[in-house]
Amino acid sequence: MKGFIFDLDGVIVDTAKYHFLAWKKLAEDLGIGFTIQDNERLKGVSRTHSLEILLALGNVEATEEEKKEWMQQKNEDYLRYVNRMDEKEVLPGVLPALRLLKKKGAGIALGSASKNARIILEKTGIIFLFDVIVDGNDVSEAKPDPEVFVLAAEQLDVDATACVVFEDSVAGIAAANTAGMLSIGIGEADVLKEADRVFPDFTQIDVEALLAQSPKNNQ
Ligand code: B16
Ligand code: MG
Repeated sequence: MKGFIFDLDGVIVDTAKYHFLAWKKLAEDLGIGFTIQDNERLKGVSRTHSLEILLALGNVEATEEEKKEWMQQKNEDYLRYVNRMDEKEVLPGVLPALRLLKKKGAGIALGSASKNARIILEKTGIIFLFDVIVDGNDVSEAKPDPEVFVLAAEQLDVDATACVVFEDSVAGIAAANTAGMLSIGIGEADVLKEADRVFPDFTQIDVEALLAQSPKNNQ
C-alpha cells in the first residue's frame, strides 16, 4: 500500500465534543432539545446537513438567510474551542503511525468533510506531516460519495487500489469502499460493519503490515 488517507474528526482528533457544544448552544437559542445521542447523527456529516438534522429534530422551518446566519454562529462558537486545541489532542497512536509512514516514504493525505481541517491540523502541530489535504472546501459531494478520497488519491498520485482509508463514520467507510480503497474502521465493529477491518484506535494498528499489504484487488 502506498497512499494513506486519514479522516480528521474521530480518527486524528475528537472534535465531536466541540461540535456538540456549539450545536447545543444553537439548539438552545432556537428552543430545540439536542442530546449527546442526537449528536451521533452529525458525525461525518457536512455542516449544512447537520443543521438540517437539527432543525428537523425541533420541527423548525427556516429561510436560507436564517440557515446561513445560524451556521455562521455555530461555526464561530466551534472555532472558539478549536483555537484552544494543541498537540495533546491528537488521539493515541496517531502521531507514531504518521511518523512511521513518513519515514517509509508513503503518501499521507487528509480526507475530511470539515471546512476547518487546516486550522485543526495547524493547532495540533501535525500539518507538516501531510502531503495532501482535501477537506470540505474542496468537494462538491459529501461522504458517502467517494469524491473526497478520490481527489486525495489523485493528488497523492497513487492508484485507488493502493490506498488505505482510516475512517470513523459509516458514510466514510461506504465512500472508501466505493472508491475501491482498503477501508479501516476506527471504532466499533458492530457499527462499522462494512469496513474491511476495524480497530478501536490507532494503538492497535500495525502500520508496517499495512504497508506490506498488496493492493485491494489482489487480495
Ligand atoms: P465543519 P470529518 C466532519 O469531520 C465531522 O465529523 C462532522 O461532525 C462535521 O459536521 C463536518 O466535519 C463538517 O465540519 O463544520 O468544521 O466544516 O469526520 O469528515 O473529519
Ligand atoms: Mg470522522
